[in-house]
Amino acid sequence: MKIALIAAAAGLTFASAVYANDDWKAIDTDGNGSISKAEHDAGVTAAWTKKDANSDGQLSAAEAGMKPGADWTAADADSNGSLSSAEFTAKKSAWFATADADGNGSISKAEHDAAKMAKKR
Ligand SMILES: [Ca+2]
Ligand SMILES: [Ca+2]
Ligand SMILES: [Ca+2]
Repeated sequence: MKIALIAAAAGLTFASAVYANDDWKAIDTDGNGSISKAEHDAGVTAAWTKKDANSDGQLSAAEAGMKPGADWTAADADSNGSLSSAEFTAKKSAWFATADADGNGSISKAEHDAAKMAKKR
C-alpha cells in the first residue's frame, strides 16, 4: 500500500512531463518501453482530438494549453491564431526528433526524461 502511494506521488510529479506516466503507457501501444514515431503520431492525433474541445478542427491557445509567445507563434505556421492538426503534429514531431538523442527512431523513457530536463533549463 505504501509503495502504491509513493508510486502515485511519483506519478503526480511526472504529470508535468511531456507525457504523463499514464499517457506513456497508453502511447506505447506495443508495450516495448519506448515510443516509436508511429506510436508518437497516433498519440499526438488522439491528444489533438481530445484537446479540440469545441470540435472546430482547430486548437486555440487555450485548448492547446499554451500561452501566446514564441513557442505558440512558431507552432502556428500559417499565423491564423489556432493550431490545425498538421501544425500540432509538426510541433510535436520537432520535439520527437530532438528527444531521440541516439537517432534510432524511437524515444526511450530515459530520452524522454532527458528531453524534459533540457526543456526546463
Ligand atoms: Ca513502443
Ligand atoms: Ca494555424
Ligand atoms: Ca531513441
